[in-house]
Amino acid sequence: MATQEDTTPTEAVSNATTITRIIDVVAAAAPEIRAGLPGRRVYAETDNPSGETPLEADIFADDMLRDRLGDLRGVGEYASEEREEVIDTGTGGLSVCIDPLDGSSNLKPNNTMGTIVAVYDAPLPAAGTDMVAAAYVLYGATTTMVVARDDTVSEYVIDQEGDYETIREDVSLPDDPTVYGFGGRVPDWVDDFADYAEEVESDPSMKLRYGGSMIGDVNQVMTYGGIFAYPTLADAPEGKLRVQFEGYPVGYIVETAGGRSSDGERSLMDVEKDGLHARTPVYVGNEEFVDDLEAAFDD
Ligand code: P6P
Repeated sequence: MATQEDTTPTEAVSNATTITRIIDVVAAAAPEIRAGLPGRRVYAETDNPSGETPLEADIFADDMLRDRLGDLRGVGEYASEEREEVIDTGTGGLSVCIDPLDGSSNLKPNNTMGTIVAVYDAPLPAAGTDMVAAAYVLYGATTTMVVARDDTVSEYVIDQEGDYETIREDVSLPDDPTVYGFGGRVPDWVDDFADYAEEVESDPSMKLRYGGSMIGDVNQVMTYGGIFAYPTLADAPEGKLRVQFEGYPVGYIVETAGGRSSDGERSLMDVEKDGLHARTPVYVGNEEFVDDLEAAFDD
């Protein structure tokens, strides 16, 4: 749990300490975000920079995380999917990108949602190779958190007080994958992806698991192995997901867990985009599935 001394801008703190404090703050906020969901299922007044209309819950989570992460010594910049511009905290240090409530459209049907955290050691918008840590909180039947840092992935359960305990260490994708989740409307899939999807679907060991919240769907892949895709679409070649807030962090987490990520041609971590809210196709999962995906686009 972050304490008063964490926010006193005296001496510099190490990146490792700052990353730990960021994770502590996000975990401590999780039960408060979860508790604040029921009364915030209505849409906010204005659209976000991606042209989507957020729920009051999105704004609530973003305001909370902006205040608490922005106050941390060692955090120099804060950005979120809900804000047009980067906030400079004036203290210098690491940059934090937040998707405060990924999949908030799942609030009404009471399905999973997540909070995504991307930490970069560079000014924003940063490159994937600037990433030093990534995490997500999953608001499911329980509240869990997956953190990738220092070349390893750990999974935690977060209790009502915002404290967290380890449930899995050194997480890696299973070698016998069984799930796939593909976003976008099937008629909008480009032929190469549609052909690839047909191949995956024809594999008797694979089951469809798509819930409309990237974190819920990626966590299925992290648990059972397989592939998640929000692909390039005929009418949206860049797909839907934002590279700074969604593509880089899930790419980093899945690659740290021994899987692969891609935009269809290269690792998501090597994707270069202009603009804080730029989009990218996202394919993440077991190596063989992503290799096959890239081959399908390369034919
Ligand atoms: P669709 C949620 O809005 C989100 O950004 C991701 O969490 C999710 O993967 C995707 O959009 C779902 O999009 O088109 O299936 O509703």
